[in-house]
Amino acid sequence: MKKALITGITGQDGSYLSRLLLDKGYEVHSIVRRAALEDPDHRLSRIRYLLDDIHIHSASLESFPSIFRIVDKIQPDECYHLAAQSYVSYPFEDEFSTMTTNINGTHYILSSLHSQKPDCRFYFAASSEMFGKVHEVPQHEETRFHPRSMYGISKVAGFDLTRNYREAYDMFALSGILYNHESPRRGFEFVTRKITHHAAKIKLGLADELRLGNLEAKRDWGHSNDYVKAMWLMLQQEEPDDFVVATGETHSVREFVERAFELLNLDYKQYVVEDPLFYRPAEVDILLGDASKAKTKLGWEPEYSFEDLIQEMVEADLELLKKKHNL
Ligand code: F7E
Repeated sequence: MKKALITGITGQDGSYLSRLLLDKGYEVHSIVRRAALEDPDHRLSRIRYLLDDIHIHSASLESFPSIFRIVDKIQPDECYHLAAQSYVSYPFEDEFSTMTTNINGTHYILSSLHSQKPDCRFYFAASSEMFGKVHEVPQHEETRFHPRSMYGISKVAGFDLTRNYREAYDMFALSGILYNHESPRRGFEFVTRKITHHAAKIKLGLADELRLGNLEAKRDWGHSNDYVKAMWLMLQQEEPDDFVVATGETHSVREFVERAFELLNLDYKQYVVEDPLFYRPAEVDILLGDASKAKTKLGWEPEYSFEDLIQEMVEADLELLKKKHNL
């Protein structure tokens, strides 16, 4: 039985990926912070239904000894490093911890694997945020990086660390350059979930407006459940290599809002307020990925369309709110 170690299992990708790996017969291990173990109802909510099937260990990406100990104990065959501070627009004073956790955490894992389990296959969750102020449209694996946030900078560093362990130590270490991917399990701080949740609230009479920032930003939005399949496929290749994972379609935040409200028979113009409070100091205006390499070499194809994604999220939020408020 293959053993997989997932960091970031409490997030949306971690929950979909652990389901996928369990279905494929893997023994799934993960690390979570002690605080999460002490408050499982809240912090482990996305993986509540998996808790009996996965092995959870207490460790912190901020502590090299704790990571080293877990890697040594588990001896994983595959490691999916998804954990990160992943929200792009933290206030200036919080950005230092984004850099520390994201860069050092990645380094600690790579270093621990290198010394304790060098043949473990390693997946790094890189991001389209690395392209930032894009040098071309669409972006592909050879496009130059130009990150516009501490998050993007930390992901470029993680990408370089991963490549360097591959080149210097011959490790099977690679990065998936994933574009925005969403689902009903997305955190409320991200724009898609903020929109579907508020639209559902408005529909049920629980809210009367939705305040958003830049409605003209464009993103290539896919579904998390499609994207975790690409992660697994990457680690099954003969040679390690980096891949862009994207749908090849870009849509503005305005289009997302319009469609979400339309599904509820609402006109977004009556409820959406553009609020400069949510503008970013250095916006990423447009992201559009060219996933030809993933399609050709991995045989990967997304199953969800933009429409399917929005519909699933809106319906799930409507259900969630009805249950919560006994409606
Ligand atoms: O913003 C605009 C905002 O926070 C998308 C993360 O998963 O994908 C994600 O990063 C766009 C931006 O995601 C609001 O200005 C307008 O242009 O949903 P987001 P993100 O920053 O693209 C990448 C690939 C990652 O790797 C990240 O981890 O929407 N926007 N109004 C807003 N965004 C938010 N959050 N809230 C607003 O009210």
